[in-house]
Amino acid sequence: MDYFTASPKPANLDRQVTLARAFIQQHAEQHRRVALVTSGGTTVPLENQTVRFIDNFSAGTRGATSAEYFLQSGYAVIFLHRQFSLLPYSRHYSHSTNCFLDFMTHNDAGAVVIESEYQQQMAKVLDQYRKAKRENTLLLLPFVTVNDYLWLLRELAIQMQPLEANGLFYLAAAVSDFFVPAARMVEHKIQSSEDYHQDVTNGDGDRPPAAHMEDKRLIIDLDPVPKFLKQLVDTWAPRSMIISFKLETDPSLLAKKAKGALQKYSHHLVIGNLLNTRKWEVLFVAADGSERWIRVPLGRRTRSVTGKDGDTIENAEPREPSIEIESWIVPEVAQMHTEVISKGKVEMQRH
Ligand code: PAZ
Repeated sequence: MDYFTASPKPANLDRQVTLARAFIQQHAEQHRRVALVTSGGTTVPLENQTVRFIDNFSAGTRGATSAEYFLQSGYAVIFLHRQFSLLPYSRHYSHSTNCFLDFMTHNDAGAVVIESEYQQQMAKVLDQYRKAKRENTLLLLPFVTVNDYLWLLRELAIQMQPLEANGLFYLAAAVSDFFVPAARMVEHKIQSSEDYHQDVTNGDGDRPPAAHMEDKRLIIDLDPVPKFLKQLVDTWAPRSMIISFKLETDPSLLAKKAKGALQKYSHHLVIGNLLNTRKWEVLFVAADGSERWIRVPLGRRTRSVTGKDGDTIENAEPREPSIEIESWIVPEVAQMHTEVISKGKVEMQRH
């Protein structure tokens, strides 16, 4: 059965699509390019009334940072993101690395002001944020589950069809590969104790529920998520530029798998990255078969510690890139998008 026939439509989908429709229409009229940037991880609920779910590592750094550079490059951005993950602009002052209160102080008159050392950077971020608000170039649409994500992606792609080649898909979200189909999801919280009888009748007939207790063990038996990229390229967004990301942990697999994805789905670009180095190097694999690493310099280690014998040693802090790699990725992508658009125009003139 088709995924969307078998999976419940999210309750807030129509409202999100209405917002997107108006946003896309505005930018289509202004002949502005629109990038759909996906960001953060999707969850896989194990129960309908969800207490437990499977999640992944993604904080949405790639997506939120890239969205800012798309806006700087003149795009309007639909930011399809995991609820409460990093957001463009506020990412500089949110989540665990920076508490926004650390940026503030009292002045002599007792008013709360920004610490002088942060003024310049914050003024820059604030200007960009205000510009995006004034021009209505950033639309934030949240998802939580993989089901929310798939429904939204399909509906947004359909809404973006009138943009034709001016539409761009930049799929940086970490989307679950496995999920619990609605027909095999239990209604209530899975009970860990055998003292409480659990109704396990919500299987699909032959199979038990995807998550259930058996001999005091929690058994989780997930189905594969359908390959939505194929449908996006062939059916939902056939005229847009489509860029997917490929994450691996084994360096020897990255290029092979990125090339495999391009061959399988015939889209425009796969950006490969490794979990541990993703902030400073990515691999561009393009439809013409070319492969190219983009690497930004790493900054110096900022902290050193004194060893047992009194020597100063570099500590084991991971090094951070001195430049945000997205500030190199996005202009390259925008340039490729320009080429795709002009190629499309030449092809249209030929017909
Ligand atoms: O969100 P983040 O910045 O921590 O991580 C970004 C990323 C590694 C999820 C992204 O660059 C990516 O590779 N997304 C695709 C993952 C995949 O489905 O292979």
